[in-house]
Amino acid sequence: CMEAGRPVDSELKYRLMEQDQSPPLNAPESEVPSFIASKVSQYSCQRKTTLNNYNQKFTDAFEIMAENYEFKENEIFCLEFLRAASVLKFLPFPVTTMKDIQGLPCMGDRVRDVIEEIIEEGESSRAKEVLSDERYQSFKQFTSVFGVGVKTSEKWYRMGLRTLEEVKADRTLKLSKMQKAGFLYYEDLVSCVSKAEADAVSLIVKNTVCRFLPDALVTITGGFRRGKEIGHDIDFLITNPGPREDDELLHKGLLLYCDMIESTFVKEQLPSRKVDAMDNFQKCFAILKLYQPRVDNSSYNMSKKFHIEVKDWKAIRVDLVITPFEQYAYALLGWTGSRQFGRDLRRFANHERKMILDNHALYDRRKRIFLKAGSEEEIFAHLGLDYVEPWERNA
Ligand code: DCT
Ligand code: MG
Repeated sequence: CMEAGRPVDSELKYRLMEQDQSPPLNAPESEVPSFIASKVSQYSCQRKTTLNNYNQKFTDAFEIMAENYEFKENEIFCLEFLRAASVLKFLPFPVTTMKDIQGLPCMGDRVRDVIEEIIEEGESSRAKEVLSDERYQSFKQFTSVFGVGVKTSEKWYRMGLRTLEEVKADRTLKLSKMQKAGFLYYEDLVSCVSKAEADAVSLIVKNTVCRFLPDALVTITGGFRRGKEIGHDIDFLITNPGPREDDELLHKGLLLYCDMIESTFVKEQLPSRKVDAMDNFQKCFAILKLYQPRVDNSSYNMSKKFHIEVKDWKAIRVDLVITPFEQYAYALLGWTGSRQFGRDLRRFANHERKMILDNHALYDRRKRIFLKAGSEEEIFAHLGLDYVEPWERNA
């Protein structure tokens, strides 16, 4: 954890921090970039954001504010705080004075007020208010269930329900198949997925897929591809080089829950302009049964001895996305995230390049052609952007 020192100006602070870190390979000292706030792009796809966040006390508060606006379906204010959080995650130093954010993009008045208060008081009264707000607390609980989004939460809240206990006790509610699975495996699913669990699941998925499609490419995407140590799920992209085939990819028995979404992709269709659109790939939102060695062995042996059933597995959320080979690079870019990085890529493509990007393709509106890409590097090149590595996309 970085300690907030006495106020120094941003540029000097950056240079001081640089000395603590090993210099980038092959970079002569003169090339170490000095930090110039006004040169920071408003688009996160033009910034390199690693998991090394010097401003977590600010970004945590922003994310609480953003989530509350999301629950209120106020997209504009929600995005305002998400963009600000993303800018501060990119900063190579901790903000300690208002001067530090001078010239930075996405620092509107609402955002500045929160920053100012955190600098002065150490915490944000607004974020604290949100955390203790009854509606926020209920929505937070409701949306923590797999299959429950803002719309369902809204409905339950309007019915007077406030806690998950009350939801479970309400016999009149009709839960979807997804929500039933969400409640059944609730404890496992709210506990985070570790890197070790992701690796274990990765082996299972790869083995299973390769039994049906020996040439298939299986790639872990999402947060784990960006270098995160934990996640709420594990995202996989599956593609099969060569001619298209409709194969049964899923091995029953291991799957506790599986919601297959058939591909809705229409060949002639242009990429969607909606910045937050879902894609049309065949996908499966699944819950996988991961057998695990017991951590607590003595109680396990004891239970065995007395023939008491022990749960030797954990339910884990897995997203499997199946893509045609030609669209693999676009799907990989989209599914690697972060969400904010993806939003800004699409916004940049649209506003700065007159191109439409989604998880399937890139369309040049002026030339009226689709731009083919076999790798993520080619997509960045089509957009005229410097390549950003997956672990630098934690915007
Ligand atoms: N994504 C997408 N289209 C969707 C859903 C997600 O392009 N319909 C992208 C955005 C981020 C990425 O896929 C992975 O999504 P999440 O699993 O929600 O995010 P994450 O970064 O992996 O976060 P976590 O670590 O919590 O799983
Ligand atoms: Mg994920």
